[in-house]
Amino acid sequence: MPPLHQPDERVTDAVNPVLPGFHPDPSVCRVGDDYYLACSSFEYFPGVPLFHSRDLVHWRQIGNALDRPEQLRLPADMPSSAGIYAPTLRHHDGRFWLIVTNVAEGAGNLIVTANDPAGPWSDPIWAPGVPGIDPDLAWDEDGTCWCTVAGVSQVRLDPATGETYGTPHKLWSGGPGAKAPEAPHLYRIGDHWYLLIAEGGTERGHGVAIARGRTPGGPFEPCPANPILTHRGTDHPVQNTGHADLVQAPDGSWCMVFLGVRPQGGTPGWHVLGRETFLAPVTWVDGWPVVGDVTLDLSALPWSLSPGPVEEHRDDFELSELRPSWISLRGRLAEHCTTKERPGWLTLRARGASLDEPDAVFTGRRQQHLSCRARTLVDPKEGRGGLAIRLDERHQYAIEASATQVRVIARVGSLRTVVAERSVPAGPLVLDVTISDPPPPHGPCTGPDVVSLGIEQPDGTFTELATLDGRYLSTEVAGGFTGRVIGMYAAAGTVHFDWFDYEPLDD
Ligand code: 6LW
Repeated sequence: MPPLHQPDERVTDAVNPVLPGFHPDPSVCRVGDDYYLACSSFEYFPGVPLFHSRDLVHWRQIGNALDRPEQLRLPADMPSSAGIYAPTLRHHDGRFWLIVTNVAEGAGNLIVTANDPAGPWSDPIWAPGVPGIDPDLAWDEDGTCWCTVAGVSQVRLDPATGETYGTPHKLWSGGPGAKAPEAPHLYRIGDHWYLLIAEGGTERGHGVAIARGRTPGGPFEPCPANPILTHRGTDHPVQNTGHADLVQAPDGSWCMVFLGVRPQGGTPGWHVLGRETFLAPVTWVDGWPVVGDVTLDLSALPWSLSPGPVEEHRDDFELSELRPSWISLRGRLAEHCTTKERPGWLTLRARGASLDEPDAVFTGRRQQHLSCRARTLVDPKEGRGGLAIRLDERHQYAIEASATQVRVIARVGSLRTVVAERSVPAGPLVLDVTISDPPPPHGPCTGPDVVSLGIEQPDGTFTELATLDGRYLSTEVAGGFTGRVIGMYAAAGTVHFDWFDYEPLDD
């Protein structure tokens, strides 16, 4: 790992979300002074991004747990927002353990292990007897492993073999009437076992509740202050708060990571970056955790912060392997996506499918800032492709180049239309997607942002071809569990990309 900055340097970037952009269902663990965190990845490959931090605020991606096709098979026709859901990451007995659900057809719960969370991770061990999604692993004093899933129920598991023992039994289903008790995590803290869950669904009603018992299997007594975290019915800028995990710092203090969204625009509010990972301090009162205020500015946290790693927003594709933050749709075969064919370029070869197909050849990165600009230099002489911003197959905008033409294509639900076309000479083009700030909130229909697509001229000026309302690339319109991803694609033939540049434009 690169050396960390000295903690006494001034930290100006301590902000929530600590992992902006589509990084839902965070699970965190600590080993010594190091924290590790994993998130869901759904239809994208590689699966389960993994991050490292020394202060819980600044995170650096160190890999992906499922980065080999033998570990992760996502069917080519799998719907968006299926695939990899809600991991639990734990360190036990000198090893990292990660359990996660692949909801793609014919799959189920799988466990991978590693000595180093940066990888390599093992091949999966399947656990067919685990009865649901959102699996958690917890070990009691005698080494017995308990796997707890959404619902909330529990079964004894041998995580080395995936074998389960006995019949799953129901533990607790959260507050009276609350829907979707899920995302359980079980911890031994002091004399109690604490069962942390999410409830209310992953939308505006989301919340976190906790119960405690004397044994890992209960009975559990709910916390009188439940839900211990929710922003339902408030005007807090961070909404849908839930799906949490607790972690203790070396000094004995506690923190919670959880997912939340930042809706923008008029009513009902649209969130476009997906569910992001946030952090809040936790204190204990009368044996129950109390979650501190969720603030956007984290510089007042009572522990020493280290400046974050310098983020690499530009890729010149000089390396033979893609960085771990690049994600592709439902798999990534070298014959369709490689930096080895034309050194210094990313080569994408279309599969015969257009960008609207689930197995389109697309490689992108998460949009992590409310305002940003993405540019790429494309050589379309042998095919047709370009730059796209997508929520899923049915909700995306793209600027696409062929040898003679550039066009902007918008797909919203079952409507697909070419909104602009321009004849241009053959040769490399810079395609530019800019997400602007939202217009002033003068009415209930103000969208979250606007997306401009156009060409960068040789003198650096931007020629806009189309500007489109960003709300159609939001979760409130498209549904699902992911967020926006921006990247390059090939729609026909072979398309080469010399570089990709992502510029954050938030204040
Ligand atoms: C996940 C569930 C949830 O399995 O959303 O917000 C589901 N929580 O716990 C998909 O991320």
